[in-house]
Amino acid sequence: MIKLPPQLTDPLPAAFYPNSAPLPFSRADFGPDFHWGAAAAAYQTEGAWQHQGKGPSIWDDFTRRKGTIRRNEHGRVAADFYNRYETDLDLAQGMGLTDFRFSAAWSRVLPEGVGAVNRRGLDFYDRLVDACLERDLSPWLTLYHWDLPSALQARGGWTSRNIVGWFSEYAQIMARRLGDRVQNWAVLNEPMVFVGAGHLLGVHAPGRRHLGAFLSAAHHATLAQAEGGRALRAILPDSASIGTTFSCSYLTPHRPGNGNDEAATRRADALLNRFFVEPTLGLGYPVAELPALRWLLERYIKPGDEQRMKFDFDFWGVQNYTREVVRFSPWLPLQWATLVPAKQRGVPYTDMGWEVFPESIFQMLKQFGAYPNAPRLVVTESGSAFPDVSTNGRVHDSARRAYLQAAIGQVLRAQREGVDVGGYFSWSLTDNFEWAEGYGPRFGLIHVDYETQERIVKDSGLWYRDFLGGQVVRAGNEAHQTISEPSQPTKF
Ligand code: GCO
Repeated sequence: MIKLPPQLTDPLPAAFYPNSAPLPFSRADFGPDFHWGAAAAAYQTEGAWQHQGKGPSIWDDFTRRKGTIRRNEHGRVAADFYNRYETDLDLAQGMGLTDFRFSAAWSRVLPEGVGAVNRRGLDFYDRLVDACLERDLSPWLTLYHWDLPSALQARGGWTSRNIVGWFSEYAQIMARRLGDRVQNWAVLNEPMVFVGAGHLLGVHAPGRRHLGAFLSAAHHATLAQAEGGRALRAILPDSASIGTTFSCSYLTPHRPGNGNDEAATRRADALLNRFFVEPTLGLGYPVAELPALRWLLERYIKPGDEQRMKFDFDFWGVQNYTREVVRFSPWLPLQWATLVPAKQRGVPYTDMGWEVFPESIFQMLKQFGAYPNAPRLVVTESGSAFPDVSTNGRVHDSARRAYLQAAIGQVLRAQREGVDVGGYFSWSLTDNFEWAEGYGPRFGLIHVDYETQERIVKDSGLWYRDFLGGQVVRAGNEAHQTISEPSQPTKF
């Protein structure tokens, strides 16, 4: 039984609305071709973990280990998307979305990671793509959102250089089967998170805490990122728009003007924001800021790799949730920097403990857009976890609604300053399994009752619908006043 947290009474207007937010605005300001979507991921939503020939993944294994996940929760049923995708897509269509981003579970398609294809697994994604298209939702398929087949983990997983070939084989299978209908592809989801949280911090699957594992996995992920792009382009040379996604946070020093904190911020930026981005452009790893990387990575880099790490992506997926405040630390030798938690800084924060700071998305769009050869940017994830309170069939999530509105405003601000940004995907369409945090934090535009699997479109989802339908976001003194009460959910 999942208990609903208490109501958040104050939607924190000041934090949501920095003075520079460009109000008023409406959907039309973004241009007619802007992509408006919501995002999801296989392990977090599908369930059906052993269904119709699916092989186990490292998240099936990791969640079985006691103590890894809050309340020992797992994704075996999750939001039951495998069985309920048509309902969820109906709701997405009703919201007026133009695009839907999801990931495929590699082990559903290839139970052993390589070799024999599980036809029923691949058929599921075929049906899902068709179901999107039937509803005028353009499917955005992410190949890898962290659920590596267990069979490949047993062979070294991301720490084995062979993964580049394994991944390419999988990418080719997906492109051949779905490339006639899927136009937008994302190769990896947030490599820094699955590499770092999975191989250095040990808080995500596969639960390693080892510097060598981290560095080898990082380098192989960089190679696979580019190789996956090449595999897709070889099969879909004309039709596909090929991207990959990056986690990022706007970073500021804890004590502005303090030399140690300023330098620590530059190092953290190299590690958290630049590490996987710059190799794609042929800039290599940011070793000037992180000299320790050079000799460590030398163990894993082979002649010719600088070239292999490059790929001219059609878009970069920017995934941003917060900013981080950085201070010098003598204890963390890779980056000599630590992040100061929002709770310690006395600023408003979400259920993830992340500072409410929508301006971060503007800053990161500016930063990524400033690379001379940057491709088009797409916000492939942006969102916030706040408590939901259901009353009489409505979910009044005023804080999430305010965050969504403010984040969209910050995207427009970046666009107005000349950044080429072509879409916004809210994380997430429905509530889902939030990795190590289990089902506690809720990010969805649609509330999921995990007991009954009943769906309720939250006020944030209703606001998104009204906004996509043309409602104007106006200036006001307080966030409460800028947001008109969403219209009743009768149209669903
Ligand atoms: C992530 C993931 C999502 C998370 C979301 C909220 O990119 O970290 O893509 O799976 O659920 O970011 O933490």
